[in-house]
Amino acid sequence: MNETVFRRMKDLPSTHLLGTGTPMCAGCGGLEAIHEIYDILGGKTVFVNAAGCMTLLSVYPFTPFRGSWLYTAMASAPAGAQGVRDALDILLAQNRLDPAEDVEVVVLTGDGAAYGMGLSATSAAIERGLDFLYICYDNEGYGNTGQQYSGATPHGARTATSLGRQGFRGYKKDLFAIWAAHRPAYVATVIGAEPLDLARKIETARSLRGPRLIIALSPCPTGWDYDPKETVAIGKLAVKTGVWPLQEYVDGQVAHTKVPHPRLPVEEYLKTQGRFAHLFSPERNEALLAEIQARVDAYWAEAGD
Ligand SMILES: Cc1ncc(C[n+]2csc(CCOP(=O)(O)OP(=O)(O)O)c2C)c(N)n1
Ligand code: SF4
Ligand SMILES: [Mg+2]
Repeated sequence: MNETVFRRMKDLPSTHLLGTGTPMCAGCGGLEAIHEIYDILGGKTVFVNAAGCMTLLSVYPFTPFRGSWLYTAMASAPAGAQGVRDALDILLAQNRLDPAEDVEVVVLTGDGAAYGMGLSATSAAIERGLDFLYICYDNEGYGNTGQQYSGATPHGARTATSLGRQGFRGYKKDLFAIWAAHRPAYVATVIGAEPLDLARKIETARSLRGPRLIIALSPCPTGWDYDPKETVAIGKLAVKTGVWPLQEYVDGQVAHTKVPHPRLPVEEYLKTQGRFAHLFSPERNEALLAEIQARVDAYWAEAGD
């Protein structure tokens, strides 16, 4: 890197996410959420990242973050975070690290790692009371390898491994409920298209200690098949149709932070994305559309909203 560029970078505020020139897709909803989160967390962070799209942010030895970056195997980011936290705590205990220089340990993974491969490592880290923040950007599939289905893929969606008129035959796991059942310090769902809700939750997470976990639904133009300029509109529709409930778990209580009133029909969300096009053409799949709507209605009926 030449001197002029390096000097310019040094003059930027510590929360500024630097451009890397890496091959991220235009309109990436995951990047949108991470950008907003990083605006609050700032440079006193070490990111522990499992393989996925966001790994492309780091081009050794550079990352767009002011702090540090550790790359781990897909299932191991929470275990990597334990090692980093332990090392920091040992340095603090030995007075070899000024408490003012301590950093927040942040796990950053996709849904493939969070909902699947890394779930047991996360469960164990929560059980140990690890002091860390986990950010899952959820693009509802194994995006980096071509959008194969994951434990986060919604029912009926087309993926590289779920073709045909019915799309994905499984159901998206409720990771929020799975994580909350561990009784950690904090769990929340967020989306980049609702930045104020997101910011408040990151501030809350930052003010607590212990395991704190965030799931950011991340509209993905490449995997979901839509025009990149629609990322924010699709994110807002995910909330307004009730498909993505904005909620948080703190002090043993679950609360919705935004209740969609009136709730728009789920179709309004589905029809924006090519991954659901087979539900509408060549003819409408009324049974599947009704099932998807009924599941969303049942969720909100149970929530009492
Ligand atoms: C154990 C293991 N299996 C498979 C891979 C190949 N791989 C790299 S990234 C990736 C997709 C990860 O999906 P997700 O966690 O959802 O992140 P995204 O790519 O969607 O950002 C896969 C399967 C890997 N790195 N490690
Ligand atoms: S595939 Fe999706 S999640 Fe991955 S960089 Fe592209 S838009 Fe972002
Ligand atoms: Mg993914």
